[in-house]
Amino acid sequence: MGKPVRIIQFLALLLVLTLAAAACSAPVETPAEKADPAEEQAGGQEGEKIVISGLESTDIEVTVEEIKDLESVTVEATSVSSSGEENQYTVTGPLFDDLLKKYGKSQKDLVGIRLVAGDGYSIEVPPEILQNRDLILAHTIDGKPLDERTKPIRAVIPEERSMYWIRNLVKIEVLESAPKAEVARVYILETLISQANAEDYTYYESTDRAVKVEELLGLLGVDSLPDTASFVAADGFEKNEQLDIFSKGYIKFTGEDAPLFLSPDLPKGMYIKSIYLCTMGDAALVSQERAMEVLGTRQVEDKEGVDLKQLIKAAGLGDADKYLLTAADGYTVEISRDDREKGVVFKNSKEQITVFFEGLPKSTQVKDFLSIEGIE
Ligand SMILES: Nc1nc2c(c(=O)[nH]1)N[C@H]1C(S)=C(S)[C@@H](COP(=O)(O)O)O[C@H]1N2
Ligand SMILES: [Mo]
Repeated sequence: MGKPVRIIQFLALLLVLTLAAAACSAPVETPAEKADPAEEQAGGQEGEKIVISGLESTDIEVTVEEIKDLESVTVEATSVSSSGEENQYTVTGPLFDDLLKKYGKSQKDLVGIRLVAGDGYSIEVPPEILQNRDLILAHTIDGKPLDERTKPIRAVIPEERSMYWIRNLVKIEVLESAPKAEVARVYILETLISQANAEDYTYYESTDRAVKVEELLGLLGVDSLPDTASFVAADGFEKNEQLDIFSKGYIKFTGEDAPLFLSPDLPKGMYIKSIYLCTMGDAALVSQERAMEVLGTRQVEDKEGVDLKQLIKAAGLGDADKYLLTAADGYTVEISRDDREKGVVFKNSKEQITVFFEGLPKSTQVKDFLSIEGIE
């Protein structure tokens, strides 16, 4: 074969490849993406802004142009997924701290912020992270402007879990320090749930059972709850959620990931799997089943369960002279401080969470164990 033939072959191949590439990219190209680049720059992000509340007496509006005008950093940032998988991105944007400086504030001094997205996703960033990490208001990722569902800004906290990497950021709420109440009463989540009306809930391929959080909270019989609920999952994962959001959802108590906080109205990233502990002000809800996993079990006669003293300590209930245990039907038992460690919290043959005290009269056994509180 002579040289000219090869060149023709090469050109033919090139033509085929070019056509193939065009055919592949054609369906994804929407009219909006074809827009003249100049027009895109002017039109695309015009009027886009984020709101910052809680920093000054009135909300502050910062336009995306203002954010872009701040001095940017470009960093190689790693995000960590819930399964531990790491992803690297080149992230460009100003530091939130530099924006705060314009208002005489510093990120390190904030006790908490809540990042809110336009799609209903939101997450609280705790003080430990605010003090140790950069928060970048990213307008460019991997050298490219943000896609439709990520615009106008993606909040990026390098080296932190991707749940903090908020797409479509629309608001940053600066939170006030909430006085941490001492836990006064611990409720057993399973017993509480057994008192509520369960309904079918479809979760992926499975039909499980769930209760409305609002109904559960009503069963606590407390007249005021704080703004925030704090969760600890069985794997040690911790997160705060607004009570307004929590109370509008469900707890799925059978099947995969139970007890699972979820809601058809929330992005899946806001679901909380395998809840071990949920604290709201002076009330703590603990899952007996997850507690057995976290704290380990103890066997008394034929009863295998979690140690009562360990359970209430883990839930944050402090020392008291006496404790009052209450069953779902209103039956109560009073025990002394020293008797705590005689108690084992197990599931009986009727699936009722029960406390049994080793060596104490049978009348101290509490079936459908609902709660325990310290008394004088
Ligand atoms: N606006 C918005 N941002 C979001 C979410 C969301 O649902 N909406 N999910 C978060 C969660 S839970 C994760 S794990 C990551 C997923 O990011 P990725 O799609 O880049 O992996 O985005 C976070 N940012
Ligand atoms: Mo996530």
